[in-house]
Amino acid sequence: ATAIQRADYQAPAWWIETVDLAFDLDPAKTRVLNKMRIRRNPDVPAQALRLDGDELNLARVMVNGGGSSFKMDGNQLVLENLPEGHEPLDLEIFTTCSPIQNTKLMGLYVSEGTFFTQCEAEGFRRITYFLDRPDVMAMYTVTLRASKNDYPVLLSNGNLVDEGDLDDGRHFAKWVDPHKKPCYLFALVAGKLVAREQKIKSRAGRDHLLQVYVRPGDLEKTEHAMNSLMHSVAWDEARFGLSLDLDRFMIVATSDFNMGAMENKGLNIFNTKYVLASQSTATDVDFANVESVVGHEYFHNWTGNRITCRDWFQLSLKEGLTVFRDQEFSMDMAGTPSARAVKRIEDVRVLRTVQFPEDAGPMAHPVRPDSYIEINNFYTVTIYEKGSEVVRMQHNLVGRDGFAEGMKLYFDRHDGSAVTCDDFVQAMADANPASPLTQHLQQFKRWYSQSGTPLVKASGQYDPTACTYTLTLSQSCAATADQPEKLPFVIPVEMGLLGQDGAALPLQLQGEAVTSSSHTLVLTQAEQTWVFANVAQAPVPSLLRGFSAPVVLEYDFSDAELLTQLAHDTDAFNRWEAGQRLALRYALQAIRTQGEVASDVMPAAFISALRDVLRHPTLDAAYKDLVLTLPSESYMAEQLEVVDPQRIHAVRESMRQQLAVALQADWAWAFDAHSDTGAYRPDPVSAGRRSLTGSALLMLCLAARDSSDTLWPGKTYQRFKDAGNMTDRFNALSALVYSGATLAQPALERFHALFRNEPLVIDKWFSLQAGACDRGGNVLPAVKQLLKHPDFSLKNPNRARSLIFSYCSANPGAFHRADAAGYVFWSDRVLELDAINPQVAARLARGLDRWRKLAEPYRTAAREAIARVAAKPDLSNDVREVVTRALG
Ligand code: HT7
Ligand code: ZN
Repeated sequence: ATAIQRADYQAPAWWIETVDLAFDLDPAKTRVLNKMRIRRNPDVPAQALRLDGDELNLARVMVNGGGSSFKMDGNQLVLENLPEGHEPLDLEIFTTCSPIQNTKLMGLYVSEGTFFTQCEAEGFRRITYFLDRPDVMAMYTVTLRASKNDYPVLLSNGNLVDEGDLDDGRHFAKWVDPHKKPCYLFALVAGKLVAREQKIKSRAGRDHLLQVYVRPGDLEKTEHAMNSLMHSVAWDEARFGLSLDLDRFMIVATSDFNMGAMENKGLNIFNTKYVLASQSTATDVDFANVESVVGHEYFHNWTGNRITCRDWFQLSLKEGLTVFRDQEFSMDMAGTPSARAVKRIEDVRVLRTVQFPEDAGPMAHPVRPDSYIEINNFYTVTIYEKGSEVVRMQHNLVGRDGFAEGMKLYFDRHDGSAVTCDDFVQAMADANPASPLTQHLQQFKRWYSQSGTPLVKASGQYDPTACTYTLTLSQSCAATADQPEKLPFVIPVEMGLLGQDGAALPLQLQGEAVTSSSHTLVLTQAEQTWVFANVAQAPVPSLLRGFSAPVVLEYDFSDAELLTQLAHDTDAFNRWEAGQRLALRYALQAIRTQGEVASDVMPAAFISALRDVLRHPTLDAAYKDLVLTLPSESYMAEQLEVVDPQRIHAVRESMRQQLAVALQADWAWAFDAHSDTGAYRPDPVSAGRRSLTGSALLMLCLAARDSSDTLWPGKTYQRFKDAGNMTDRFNALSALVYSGATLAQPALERFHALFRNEPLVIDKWFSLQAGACDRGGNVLPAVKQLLKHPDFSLKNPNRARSLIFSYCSANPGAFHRADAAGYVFWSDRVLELDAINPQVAARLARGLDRWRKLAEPYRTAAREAIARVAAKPDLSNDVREVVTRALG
């Protein structure tokens, strides 16, 4: 397969104005009649009409009611001699496809007897021949015909304009979408479904019907999704003045889905994981994810659907912006400043542990990539999460109100069209002419064109005589797999200064007035210096507050300075960050030291500071829990040139054991003090208390290992049995499993028996076992055994992820085995999955992206495993692109 280049973009030679689709739905053979009204694009030289198709059976092509000549060029249907001067032309194409055989879950497929579609990015071509590109926007009319008994509910985008019975027990429904859209937003659903309904009135006074469709039996698990949808509608009106533009907005859940959800116009299709939630089957994290994904898809209605992408290189135009919007939504819903900080820390953790490695690995690409082979491989953390950080920097550079103005101008200019990332930034800048964004616009755009994580080095000099503090910041960015050279970025660095007692110092840049205690410096050159006046004492700098830019910040903090920040920084992010820096420092020292891992990796002063946080009278439980969570193994790995995953695992385990034992009495206190959360509510405050008590239980079970004490494992088992909600139950089960308690096995069996009819809970059951702490190499045999479990299926992406990804991609201590058995298992599964679902297989194939950093014997064995996958001649483009880059 050849790479597609961004620079080769050309406007389409034809426009499709209207589409009239008629479906005769049958799992084995669905017939699709596609009537299009098409017109030449006068702005480009005349060309044949080339329509994309994939795995279709073509039966008939007609132009203006008569037969037409055509030819096939690979997968494209080419019409060369279309009549001139008679436009628009009526083009009619009749095809069939086989949804039941569609295991790729792209295009039209069947899940548990219900028809679903997934068209982004290039799935529509698996339904009918079409100009399958996002800049071709058309008006759609859709008629669905199917057995009334088997498929009583027939849904598509827009408004239901007609329905009725047909012969032979069949019925039909006709839908008209009042908005033009690209074909990737097309959707249909047909099956036995029930809906929770809610009528709402918008601020503007318009009536809307909201519906959440699920399988019968799941209805009582839809209340939270419906509430989340109502909150999303209200939030977008209040924060951005964006109202729902449809009479009817539907969400439908399916258990077979490649990703999280899809924003099809008016008919969102969701993975059940992000719709269904009840207190007995879903954890607090699940509840929060439902709210955030419902929000994300809803917000796409404006940022993605009303204004869409000109081409797929612009994917972050809609995804980065919409992630930013869903993050802001979750923060606004969380309410308190502390809960906002918790959300920010969680988001940054994802960025650092997943996106930073991507940016440093073989799949590195800019937020707006320059080329790709398979677009499905570019739904990445760089496009989504780094893309969101790039939008967040714009937000911070123009301010909250300025950002709202920029959004307004963006919609004024581009509503109803397909545009580029440049168009977005230009609107932001034009709406804020005096902002630093506008001042450095061309340079700022490097965030879209350059891959890699910039490194910012900071150094400070205090002059006690002049009472000045001189701060120097320098930036660099290492070459990435895709780009050797980097130019300086525009980096907003929010900062403050703390006194030695931790009190915030006033900030006064030399020659300027006093600002508040926090200020944003804009670093644009390779090196810049700022001088602060009237600084009464040698300060502790608090840099990159709130993680104001997606960079690595290096500063030679002393332990004492970090302890000051951990105890006092008014910026909650940097307070947490100080603890992480200290933990990382001690971890790296222990990893680099030869010999057996010590049992006291962390010094007493740090342990004591962590105790102070745990016992703090006013900090929120969720925040405490984050401070007391050690950096992940993969984050530690990223800091090292050469990675020995077993050494990292051993050091982190030792640190956790040290925390467990040294703070044993404090964990017991924390458990008791935070246990009573009253009636279950998934709000951030009570969720935080549950999270902290869950961590406390794990720590107490770990501490019990040292003393052979059975009290806490017993208490944990009791809590597992008696828990009134899934969060407490699953936390207790996890504590037993991760600590290797003998009660883990009976608890796992009991859990399975209790939830055997709840697929999403059984996913957790698989995932927990695959992610367990490896003791003597026991995890891989257990995973292999679970592959044979009657509940396991490779065809269901959620189930495949729960077992295989949890082992290969989320359990480095168990996966990286000296005998290479983990890698052999990985390559077998990649190949097996590729024959079923290439998109999911390619995600798994990313699991060895960072093989070059591994120490021997892991490095050689990992490369051999990748080569083994690459040696298969008939690999999908998806997996081929990933393994070729990995070996390249
Ligand atoms: N925009 C949606 C992307 C998506 C997708 C992409 C490829 C294959 C399957 C997919 N399902 C959903 C999801 C989103 O970002 O909202
Ligand atoms: Zn999205």
